[in-house]
Amino acid sequence: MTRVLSGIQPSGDLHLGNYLGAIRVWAQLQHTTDAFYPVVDLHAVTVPQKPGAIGTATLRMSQMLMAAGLDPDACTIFVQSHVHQHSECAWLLECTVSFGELSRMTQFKDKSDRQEFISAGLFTYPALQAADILLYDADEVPVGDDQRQHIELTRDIAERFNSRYVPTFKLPKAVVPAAGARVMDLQHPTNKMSKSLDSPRGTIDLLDDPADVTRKIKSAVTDSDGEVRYDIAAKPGVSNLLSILGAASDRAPEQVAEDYSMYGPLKADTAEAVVELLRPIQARFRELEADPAETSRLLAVGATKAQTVASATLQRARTNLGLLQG
Ligand code: ATP
Ligand code: LTN
Repeated sequence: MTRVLSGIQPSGDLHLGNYLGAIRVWAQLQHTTDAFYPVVDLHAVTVPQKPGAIGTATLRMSQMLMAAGLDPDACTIFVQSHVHQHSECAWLLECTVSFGELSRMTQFKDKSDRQEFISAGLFTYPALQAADILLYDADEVPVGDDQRQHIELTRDIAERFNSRYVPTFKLPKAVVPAAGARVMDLQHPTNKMSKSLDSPRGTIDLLDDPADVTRKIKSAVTDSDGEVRYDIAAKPGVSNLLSILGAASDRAPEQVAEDYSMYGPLKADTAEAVVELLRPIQARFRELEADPAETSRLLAVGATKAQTVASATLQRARTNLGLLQG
């Protein structure tokens, strides 16, 4: 069976971009593949965190993932730091990737521009991500478009390790969904919608109430030529609305565009479709939120399943590298 792995940072609440670009696809894949979904808390600490906040955020993110459709009986959902093999493998891979390769990562460039304190971990972050993937012999990594570069680097790291030592790691490939692959910020439609951009009016949180969702979509930035057409370069705001409505109603954005000639109705229908999409997710989240002990129990089961796979791969890597057995 195809093995799939993807991770998400507990760096804020899930937004519509995370859901349409990633989580919704993960939920579909859990029924047809052997899927592993870590909440990658060690990636989140590459930027400074308030004491105690990361644990709470990790629990909450796990509940949001379950509310958004990840079923612990159908996939392995776990917390990255509960499986210590990730950190250990990351070191081996940090020593397999070059300074030059890491310097070319656009996510590092973007994030370091926004940070006052640039940790060494923020720079070596892709090696930890490679460990997340390679430890599970993942065939496919479902991610948004922005992550392609990290998955390519993961393949390069795996190939280098395999050729330097002994074939050890499977080469994964990125799988990027066509519809909704990139949801843009509603106020700044040339930036992707992001948890860490601090653009509350441009970001639709999965837990936003219907009035907020409607207000944000109705005040989305468009343009002044008044024509409804899917053209990302010339009309980023309108194209974003078309792709959101398309993703919410399983249609191509070009096809959605044919139904509209004015921005007002496009915005109204997009708002309604998003409100309906979020309604069941919000109801399920409230249930999970009321029973944190049950979420912790489910995460412990996930960590045990993950450790079984990760420890075997790490042992293989240690042996193939030639470390002295303890
Ligand atoms: P941060 O700003 O903290 O990096 P983020 O909102 O970009 O957070 P991530 O945790 O980096 O989200 O990503 C989780 C998953 O969601 C990834 O697979 C990523 O590709 C996807 N994703 C993130 N933002 C978008 C977006 N705007 N459109 C589509 N997919 C997205
Ligand atoms: N870097 C990714 C999050 C991430 C990930 C992973 C994605 C960490 N480890 C492993 C896929 C596979 C991000 O910023 N979205």
